[in-house]
Amino acid sequence: THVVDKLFEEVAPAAHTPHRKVTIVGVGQVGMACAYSILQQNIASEICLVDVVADKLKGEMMDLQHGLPFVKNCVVKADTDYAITAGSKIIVVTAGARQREGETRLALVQRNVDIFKGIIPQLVKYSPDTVIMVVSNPVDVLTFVTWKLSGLPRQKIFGSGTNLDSARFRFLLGEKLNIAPSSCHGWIIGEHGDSSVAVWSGVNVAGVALHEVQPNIGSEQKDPEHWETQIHKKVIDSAYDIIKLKGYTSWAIGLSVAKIVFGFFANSRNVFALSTNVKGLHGIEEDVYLSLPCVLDSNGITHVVKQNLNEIEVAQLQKSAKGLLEVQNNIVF
Ligand code: 6V0
Repeated sequence: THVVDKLFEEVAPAAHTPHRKVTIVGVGQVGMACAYSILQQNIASEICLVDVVADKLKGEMMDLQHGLPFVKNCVVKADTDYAITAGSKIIVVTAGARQREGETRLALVQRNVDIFKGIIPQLVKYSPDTVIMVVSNPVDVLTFVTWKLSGLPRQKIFGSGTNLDSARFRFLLGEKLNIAPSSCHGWIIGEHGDSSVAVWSGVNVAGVALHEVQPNIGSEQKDPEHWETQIHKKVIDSAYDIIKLKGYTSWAIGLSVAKIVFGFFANSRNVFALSTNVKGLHGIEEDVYLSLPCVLDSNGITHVVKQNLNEIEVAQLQKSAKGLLEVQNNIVF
């Protein structure tokens, strides 16, 4: 007889579907930064990894597993077979090609659509009630594609969107004002990318709107201090700059995703800038995905915050939607 049988008296079989199971598809720089942040912060009870490169997948799994004695209860599993993802509550998709130096996010699109055709139906097959968060770029268009491919309701599919851009924005505001980024309130909405919109009308510290201090703040022509170029332009350039310097971006997107996954499992109803179907909002009439502030709980996105955007911001948002719609319309399914 085996040691296991001598050591234990079985009362009932071990439970198989953990309460807080997250699957991460793609164990590249972004997927592993997400996995590491989620593990480190005790956000999930099971982290399941999937990729097409079996050796790398196994290596990453083992490396995380060897850290398990140092964190709170969590199981780490990995396989190239999607059966392992069964019973996931939330799935983070980071698989696919990434931007080459100087390449826009939108130029990546068809390469990643083709990859998604192989991934999304498998995920839904094994976890028909799951929520899916898309991270792969171009994130807004791929969130639309995931919604179409999955057949899941609108609230269950969203993209990590401009939650990261908003964090970059708040970091830069914090530097300029010498205030902690978490005390600088500001939102970047629209495309995660070149046409994103900085909602200058809402930027505030402790409820004091910066546009009340300087009415032209954020205006491209009229702002004497050029906050739009100094801050929002830098947000847009961030990914290009980091890719040029280190080849990819990882840590901030990992932390951003972890915070969203935490809010999901905690049913916290936090508001995040997520990519969602914005049909019917701010004068946009089509099924197009872009980021707006969204209330997230364990059902997915339950509400979208209707921001009081000024005319310029609405025009910028509609322009962002138009650009995304053009890309969406050219996708070959
Ligand atoms: P990476 O390091 O090349 O990793 C991609 C991973 O995907 C690799 O391990 C591949 O083996 C895997 N992969 C490829 N095809 C498949 C498939 N069919 N099934 C399963 N796995 C597959 O890229 P990195 O991790 O740097 O970036 C991943 C994606 O995230 C890219 O599209 C980036 O552009 C995007 N990012 C999105 C961000 C956001 O804010 N939304 C931020 C950073 C990067």
